[in-house]
Amino acid sequence: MSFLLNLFRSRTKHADITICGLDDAGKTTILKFLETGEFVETTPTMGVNRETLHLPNLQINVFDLAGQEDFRNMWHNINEKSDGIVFVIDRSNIMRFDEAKDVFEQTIHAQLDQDLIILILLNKSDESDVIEKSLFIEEFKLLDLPFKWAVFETSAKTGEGIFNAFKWFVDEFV
Ligand code: G3D
Ligand code: MG
Repeated sequence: MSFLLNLFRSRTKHADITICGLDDAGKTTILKFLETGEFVETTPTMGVNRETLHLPNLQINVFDLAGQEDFRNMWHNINEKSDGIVFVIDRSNIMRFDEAKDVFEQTIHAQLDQDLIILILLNKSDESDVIEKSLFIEEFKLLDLPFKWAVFETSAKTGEGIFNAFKWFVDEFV
């Protein structure tokens, strides 16, 4: 049984979560880690930026937000259907921080539900040259966010931080 489903089963009846972030941030790898408990190689999804995983008491929607000119269809989906958002960032890719920040701000500012829970994953923590968590919090202006949020340092390669991150997340909507 999936790692994440186990965590949810013992605590919640049903939840819809949305995992979003730029392409290549590690969203699918994190999802696979949650399903299997180990690192699984992924292939980039060509032309499609959406995946949905239906589990008995959990639905997970995954969106690649890079290059999305019109976010509105997604916001509808996120706002209406999600109990929480997981935003994944490749903390080793300094070249794409500005893009990630723009997309993060657009994602956050479109939220209507003040009770939304936001889990931010600084992924690829196993890489050697990564942005510091404190600098990230400052750069992405997290202290100004009107939502409940937390940042965890993760690696979908080694599994570092993943359980603790999702445990925090799940516990927030018990
Ligand atoms: P996406 O679903 O957000 O688009 P993927 O991203 O999950 O497809 O991952 C993109 C690439 O990043 C994959 O490598 C994957 O193995 C790698 N990756 C994901 N998470 C981590 C991590 O925590 N650490 C490191 N070092 N790499 C990670 P490839 O080589 O297949 O493109
Ligand atoms: Mg993917």
